[in-house]
Amino acid sequence: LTTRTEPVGAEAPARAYDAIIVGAGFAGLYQLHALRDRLGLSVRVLEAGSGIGGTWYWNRYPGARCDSESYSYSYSFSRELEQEWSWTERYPEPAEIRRYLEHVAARFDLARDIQLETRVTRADFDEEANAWTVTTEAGERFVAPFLITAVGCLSSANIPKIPGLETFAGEWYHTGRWPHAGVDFAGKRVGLIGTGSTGIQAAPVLAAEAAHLTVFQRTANYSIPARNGPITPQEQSRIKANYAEIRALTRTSTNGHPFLISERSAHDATPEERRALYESAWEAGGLRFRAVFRDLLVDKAANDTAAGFIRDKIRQIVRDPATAAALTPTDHPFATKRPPIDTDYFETFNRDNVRLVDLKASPIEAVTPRGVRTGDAEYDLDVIVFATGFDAMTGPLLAMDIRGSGGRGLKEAWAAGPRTYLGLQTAGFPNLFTITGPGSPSVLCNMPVAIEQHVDWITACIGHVRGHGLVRVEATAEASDRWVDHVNEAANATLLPMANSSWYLGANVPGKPRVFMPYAGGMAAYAQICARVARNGYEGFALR
Ligand code: N01
Repeated sequence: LTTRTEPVGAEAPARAYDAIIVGAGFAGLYQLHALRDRLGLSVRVLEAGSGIGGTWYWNRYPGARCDSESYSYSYSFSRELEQEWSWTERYPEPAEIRRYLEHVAARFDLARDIQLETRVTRADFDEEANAWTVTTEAGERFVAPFLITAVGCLSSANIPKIPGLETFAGEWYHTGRWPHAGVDFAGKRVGLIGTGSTGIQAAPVLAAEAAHLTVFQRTANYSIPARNGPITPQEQSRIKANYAEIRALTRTSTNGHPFLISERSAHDATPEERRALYESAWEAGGLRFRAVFRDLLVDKAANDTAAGFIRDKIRQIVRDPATAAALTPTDHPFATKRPPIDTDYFETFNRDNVRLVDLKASPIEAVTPRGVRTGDAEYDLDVIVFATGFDAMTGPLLAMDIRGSGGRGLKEAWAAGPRTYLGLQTAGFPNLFTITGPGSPSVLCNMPVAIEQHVDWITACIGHVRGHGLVRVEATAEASDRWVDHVNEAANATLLPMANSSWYLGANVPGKPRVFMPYAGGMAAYAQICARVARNGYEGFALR
């Protein structure tokens, strides 16, 4: 792997490639392999971190695990890779996923085209040359006809602007920027702010390590037990023998997971049957709970049956009735915010060294030198952990000053929320592709499945453009307008927009336009639309 050595002056000549990829996580690595080894292009990957892995490079907080099942959270493009890699647990830890990606990088000889410690700050499209000039923080410049962002959907840390944070005498961390050396919590009083997927994974581990844990909760969350465990040799053999079926299933499913959503309505089951089915999904653990009935995400009354089941579980698990009541979600339907899965989250509140602070009852007013002050109390802390999520989907893209035709900025084009065609391109930004961009299934899907579909599509599109002696591909404004309407329709056909504090809507970042960003029409249906667009000569794109 190459790392930047000296800052380079802006006067240094730009280095030319066929394509520049920003990011060396799951998406960037596969995009490099596809463009270089299938199309024979010269490619440079620019990566801000000092290692590859993207999400799994940055998110090393205690309790971090992937919520997708390991064997399905992997690349499907190489049969050999599938067979030679063995996952050790149902839900892998970041270190195991990094080892996997490092294995992939070594196996496909990717490292030589990846430049680490290189943060892209700007990209400008040149109308004459039909090429992008990409500028890095150090002032290095790269030029290429094609620019592909592989920056992830959840990579811009959202650190709330709480007054007084700079006065805090202790240490504070955001889970998405976790120190590689780890944090020693022994003997410390820890405050955890945030109870999304991350906070819910971290709380039990923090409680076990620290002297005392205070969990600051703004929105109570539904969570399902993950039921993590080792993958036995028998399971390992079964997985490896059945990879073809597993992949076929992930590609036909709504969410890219290796299971289908039931075809049965919650209304077609008796209360006893429903309870038995929910109970068995609760025992099996993980995101499959969402798939028990077909109408959980489209019919509020159906959803109420699942939500009610989980609320009962919370009341059964948490001994203190006031704490149980505060932990019980009531303001949004189940799974309309990304459902967390956990290992002993609710049980953690039965520990003597754990306290829940309900911010709905009394919000945080300030961080003081001693800790966190809410409307009615001050909590003394040695460490604050922000599990406050991300400026999702658009954050990492808008953090780069991307300027398309006529010097128009992406920030301007997306001022009222992201507008894309298929989540792949934005009108006015020729030859720029956004892997798992807003308007694509992305975060509603098992990410590697969404990523591979996008990379394959982008690679074929670039191959088509070059193969036909063309130089430019650009989403038309009309196609983009139609797609934005369709993305809204798809979201409105579900209960998802009912969670009005969800990051899907941008609601977690003050001032961010409220637009439902991912495409909720399902991964399989989406892939078919993309395939049809390509088959029809890239309809909705202007090629020249
Ligand atoms: O972030 P979140 P996350 N004061 O935005 C609260 C993926 N993921 O990092 O709900 C007080 O979901 C906020 O409260 P509210 C997964 O897709 C995957 O947990 O806005 N609290 C909420 O409780 C997930 O959905 C894995 O009212 C504040 C929490 O912080 C996504 O990442 C693991 C606050 C933020 O929850 C993001 O999850 C973990 C404030 N000012 C995450 N601001 C896998 O295993 C925010 N909050 C693959």
